[in-house]
Amino acid sequence: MSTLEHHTPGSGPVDEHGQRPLVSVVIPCLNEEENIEACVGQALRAMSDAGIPGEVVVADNASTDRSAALAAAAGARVIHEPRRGYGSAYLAGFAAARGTYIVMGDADLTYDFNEIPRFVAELDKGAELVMGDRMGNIQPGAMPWLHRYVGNPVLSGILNGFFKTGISDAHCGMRALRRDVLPRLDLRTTGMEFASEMVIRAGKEKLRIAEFPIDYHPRGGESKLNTWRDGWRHLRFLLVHSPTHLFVLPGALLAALGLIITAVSITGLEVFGRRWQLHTTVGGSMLMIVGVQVVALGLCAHAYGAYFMGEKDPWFDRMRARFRLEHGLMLGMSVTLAGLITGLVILAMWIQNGFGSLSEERMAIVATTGVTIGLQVIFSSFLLSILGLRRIADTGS
Ligand SMILES: Nc1nc2c(ncn2[C@@H]2O[C@H](COP(=O)(O)OP(=O)(O)O)[C@@H](O)[C@H]2O)c(=O)[nH]1
Ligand SMILES: [Mg+2]
Repeated sequence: MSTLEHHTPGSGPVDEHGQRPLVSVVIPCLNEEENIEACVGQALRAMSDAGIPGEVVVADNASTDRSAALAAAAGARVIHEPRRGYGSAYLAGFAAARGTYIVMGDADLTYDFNEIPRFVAELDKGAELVMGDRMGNIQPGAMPWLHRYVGNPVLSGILNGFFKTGISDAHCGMRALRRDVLPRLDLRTTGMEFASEMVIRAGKEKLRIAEFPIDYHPRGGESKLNTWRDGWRHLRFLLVHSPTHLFVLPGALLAALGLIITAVSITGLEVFGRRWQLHTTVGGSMLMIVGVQVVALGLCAHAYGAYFMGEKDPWFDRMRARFRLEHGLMLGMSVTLAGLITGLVILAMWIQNGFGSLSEERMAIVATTGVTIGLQVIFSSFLLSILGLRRIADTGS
């Protein structure tokens, strides 16, 4: 059975001939006059050879060269997106696409559009997102050393560590997806981090993801990628979308370390062959205060994601089911009280020695740290509760 026969038509708006293409190949384009004709031609040929009803949409990102005219002449539908950026270009291209499936690829001849039928076949088999994987088949000169051995593996590693997507090449620009999953993906980013955003959102939405190896060829024309600016945009995106890794884990680690250091220094335990004194207590106290504050920020960031961004967050849901505002307040008050009592003990000692000179610095640090952390917990609990008000107002629960 040919691809043509067993496909139900796309659900999008029809074209000028009353047809709905099965596949829209969307190509973002910024000044690619050396390559764009060949890309469009290759994509159209690959689809007609395989009997796949398709269109090519070129999202021209205000190119200042002849890219747009050349793309149209080669048979693409050209749409114009003046807002610069890889993500902006794709968002405009997706909005214009009419096919049931969307195949994505750069306008630089690095990807072989003859792979389109393989991507379509995976979607036919039930995948909702299909990723190319370039890492085993990078042709000489196609990818700079820094991207091949540092940028891509490190960023893909962090992405998989944070979001557990299990995708080998998270920045591969050749991919395919069902157009009807776009509302679930709810993509927003405008720059190169769009590539990461799609993968992360697909992971969070538990889309069925397939991947297979593809070749990566040297680029024609000039690269639009800026190693440090775009690398940082990816990393920043990963961090701000994972409050657990940005705040909760580092904060908990700092607080735990601070607690151990403080405990060792005030009990006078011998560690590494010596006793640790006042300065160590000051350091431990600082770590505890910062750690607790960072964990609180992380909880608020989780609440923001869950309540305001509509993100699925099973961990935060479990926390929410278990702990209420009153739990936070009780904890905060207990810690504050413990600090105050320690302070009162010092006061009592001072009174006892007739208001003479006092040298209870370590206990004073413990007292102030307790009060500080206790108050932080109380006020952070209120803030968390405020963030949740919207949900209560929305659902009446
Ligand atoms: N970086 C970048 N690429 C854009 C933009 N608008 C469209 N593109 C296209 O997005 C694709 C990816 O860019 P490219 O330079 O190939 O980056 P790389 O594949 O990550 O090395 C190319 O087809 C560009 O022409 C933009 O504003 N910035
Ligand atoms: Mg490219």
